[in-house]
Amino acid sequence: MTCRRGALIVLEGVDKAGKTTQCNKLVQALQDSGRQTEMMKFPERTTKIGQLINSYLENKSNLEDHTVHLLFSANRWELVPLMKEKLEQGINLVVDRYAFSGVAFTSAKPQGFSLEWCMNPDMGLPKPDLVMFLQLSPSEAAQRGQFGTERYETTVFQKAVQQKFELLMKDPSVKWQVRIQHSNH
Ligand code: FDM
Repeated sequence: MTCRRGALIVLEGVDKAGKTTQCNKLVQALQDSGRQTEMMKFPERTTKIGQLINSYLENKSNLEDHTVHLLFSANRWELVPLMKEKLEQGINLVVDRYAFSGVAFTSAKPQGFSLEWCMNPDMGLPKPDLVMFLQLSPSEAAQRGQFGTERYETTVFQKAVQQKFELLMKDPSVKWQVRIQHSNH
């Protein structure tokens, strides 16, 4: 018996947009409707590469900006065999961040990375069937403005990231769906 390939659904957005909550809800809804579904997230901090990224994000180590960009990409590539295996088994994957975050966050840095340079290392990754972008309304963003201590968690940087996501959403070869987040996610 052949089974249908699972769907690859990605959730993207700026920090605080409620991606993790929505990922959990989506996984639950798909499972409740009888579809085998699993969740993944990037960065996947448990691998060796993920640990380097984690220490960078927690400001416990510094990494050169090109280097960390390539590590984020390598962290996706190292999980590609597992992703493919699951999709081929007909399992749907709901993924919290993917290459779009990689491009948006690095290209938002003041050094002026081109989108093209940022996109190159991720070329050939499994293509999502749908990318949901969770957008925070400005009033919500202000309310949720208390950031933690991780790198990138500042209002100024998140605004720059949002602008980069807006550029990426113009790519018609990707199926984007924008969802504006209101109170209580
Ligand atoms: N991030 C995430 C990147 O800079 N590049 C990437 O490729 C990915 C997947 O890492 F600030 C950033 C985005 C965010 C941080 O945070 C990870 P969460 O809370 O684990 O999603």
